[in-house]
Amino acid sequence: MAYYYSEPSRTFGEYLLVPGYSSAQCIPTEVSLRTPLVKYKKGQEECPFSLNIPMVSAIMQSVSGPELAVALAREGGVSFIYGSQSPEEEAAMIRKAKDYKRGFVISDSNLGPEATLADILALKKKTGHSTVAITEDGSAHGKLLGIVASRDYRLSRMSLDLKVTDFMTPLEKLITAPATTSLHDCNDIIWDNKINTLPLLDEEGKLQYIVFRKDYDSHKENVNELLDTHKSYVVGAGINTRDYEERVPKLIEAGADVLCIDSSEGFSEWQSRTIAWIREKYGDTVKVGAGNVVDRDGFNFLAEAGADFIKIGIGGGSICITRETKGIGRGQATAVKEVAAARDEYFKKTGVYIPICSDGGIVYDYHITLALAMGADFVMLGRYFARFDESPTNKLFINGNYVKEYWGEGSNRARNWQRYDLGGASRLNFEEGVDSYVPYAGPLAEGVQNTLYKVKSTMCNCGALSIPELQKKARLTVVSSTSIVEGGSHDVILKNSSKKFD
Ligand code: MZP
Repeated sequence: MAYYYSEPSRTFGEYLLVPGYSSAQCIPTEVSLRTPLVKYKKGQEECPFSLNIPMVSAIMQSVSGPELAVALAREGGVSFIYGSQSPEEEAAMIRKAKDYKRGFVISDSNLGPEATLADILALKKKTGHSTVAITEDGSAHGKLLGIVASRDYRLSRMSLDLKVTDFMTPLEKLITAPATTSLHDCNDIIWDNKINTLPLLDEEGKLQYIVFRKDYDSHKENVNELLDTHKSYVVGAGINTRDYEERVPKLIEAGADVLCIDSSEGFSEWQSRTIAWIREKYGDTVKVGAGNVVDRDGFNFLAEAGADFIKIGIGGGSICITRETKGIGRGQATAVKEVAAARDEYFKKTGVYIPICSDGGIVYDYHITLALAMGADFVMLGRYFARFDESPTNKLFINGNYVKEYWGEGSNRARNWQRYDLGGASRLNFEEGVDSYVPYAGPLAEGVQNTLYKVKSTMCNCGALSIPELQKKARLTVVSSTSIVEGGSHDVILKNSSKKFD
């Protein structure tokens, strides 16, 4: 006979934290959000790889590209570059993020000398950037011929067919510097010459980076930023259980700091084979997370298989229709609670602490705090990060609002069949995800800092100054549907009814 769980499957929205005693020391600036990313012998050694904030970005085409990876690592989290592209393309994205030096931008708006004013306008619309490098071959590292900025053209007076070489600022008139110039010296050159951009060239005149005056403030160090031993930003990469023998070496060579198997269902032989292959080839030097699971058995299986961290969540993602199409999954809160208990049992038994990640289904910022209180060490978010400037998708203006595109890996648009693979044909047989828009939310740094300030405030209300302390002290209650109504503004006439809370 089938097994029936006595508890219903619950979501974060069905819980609230009940405040505990807060001492005068409990203020948000005193809270540490540092949290382990990979397994370690807790109490006997330091975790070899920790996050400074409990947030990682989803392994998705519409979320984790190199720009978002840099922006998130700067705030203290890690992006997992999506694996639903060729190993070479993924490795190139890793390289781009690892090559990023604070303040030194690899130009993403480049054209060749044959381009026209119409091409400039089209590129500006696509990237949102108004400075375009004109290089011999139109690439980011081609020989620099000139720069086009907004001040170089006047749309009312110029034909769209005009060649860029007729109106760009040519190399002879540009102030440039050698690629080896320090950031400090670059900023001095910018200020002394009253210029907005400084192209840095190698000995052959090939463009390496551009330093922008507008970025001056962000050149300063961020206390939380997550750097490797060479001072590059830490970057993660998604892999699948099909082509790992080809993909993993390319990603490691490109500099990926941590890997994660991206699969809609991780309680499978394919995952243990993938981890075994990595251990055989790299021992413990390559860190790899696995998932997704939603129960004790799934956790124990991946723990025994050797996963460095384990991801939780099936069917809770905002773009996910797995529960509707296949009737499988589990409420995210219930899944996190059970897996956290299994993780603690495993730690008691073995002395090894395996961090767990709650993946998907975070709607409001306070859901992050709930996930942490229920035992998650960090959360993975897709919808949340897709809204920011740095996500790789188009920003559009629809029905009077700015939105960004966001699509699931199981949608026809992404066609990530490896994520849903159970052996058999190499194709997506039916959709498990949707293609959608999310409200545009500006720069990542601002959004993340705002979210984490809320997380820290709630932690203070619970009397906790760290995530482990929150997990020990948290008291949670299931809410009734009427008390959810009571929790929002009610029985008043709102002056601004369009205001939404994150
Ligand atoms: P969310 O943060 O948008 O709610 O959820 C993001 C998570 O949804 C991803 O990390 C991944 O686990 C999952 N996902 C991605 N694509 C699909 C799909 O197409 C999906 N079904 O479920």
